[in-house]
Amino acid sequence: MEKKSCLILALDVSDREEALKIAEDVSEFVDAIKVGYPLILATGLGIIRELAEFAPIIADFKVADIPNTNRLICEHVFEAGTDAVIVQGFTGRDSLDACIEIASEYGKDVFVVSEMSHPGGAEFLQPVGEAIARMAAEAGAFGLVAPATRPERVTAIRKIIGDKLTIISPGVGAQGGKASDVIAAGADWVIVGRAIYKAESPREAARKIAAEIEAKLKGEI
Ligand code: FNU
Repeated sequence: MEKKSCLILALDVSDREEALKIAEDVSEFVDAIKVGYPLILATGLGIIRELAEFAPIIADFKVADIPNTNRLICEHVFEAGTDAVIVQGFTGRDSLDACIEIASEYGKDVFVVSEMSHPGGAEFLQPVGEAIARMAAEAGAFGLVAPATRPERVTAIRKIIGDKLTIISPGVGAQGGKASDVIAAGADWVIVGRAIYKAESPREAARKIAAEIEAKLKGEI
């Protein structure tokens, strides 16, 4: 995944036409589009190839099963035309290895959730987040998902993984995180959903967030 705007759109709408329109409108300002259960369950897996016209696609299925089932899920996900899949890390090394094995067969990437961005993410996942990050690095994952709502946790996780893995960070906008803070804390990309797709002009919203990130990276803010 090429790093240009450092912005990923989380496209959690449920309507095919709306999804395609937003994707086209914001494509200039995003490096990837993340799709998940809301869009796929509503419209079907076929939307992935349609959206892939506009940007690389990350499938946020938070895969969390035994190794064999993970393998089967990842095969379907990559056959559908995605460039990366998001999986849970708490299921353990063997389950993660199964995802990474299939991803490497397809030449695709795996992102591992180390800690979630909502308040409940601090209850059970946070205490094991750093161990999950270490495991993901050892297993050869491409990146981690770490919370934009807690930039200090992004920094802590960055310290553990160094430059070995990338970090994508959801929780900007609707969940309270600020894009430039999270990039400064060590994330490679921020993931933004509602603050873009619910905006009056998704294109303008995406442009503004991309400009904020660029200003931070240039040291202008
Ligand atoms: P928005 N997401 C998240 N937190 O928000 N995959 C996590 O810890 C995580 C995620 C996803 O709040 C969430 O499902 F691992 O509208 C949604 O698709 O900006 C997106 O990131 C955030 O959407």
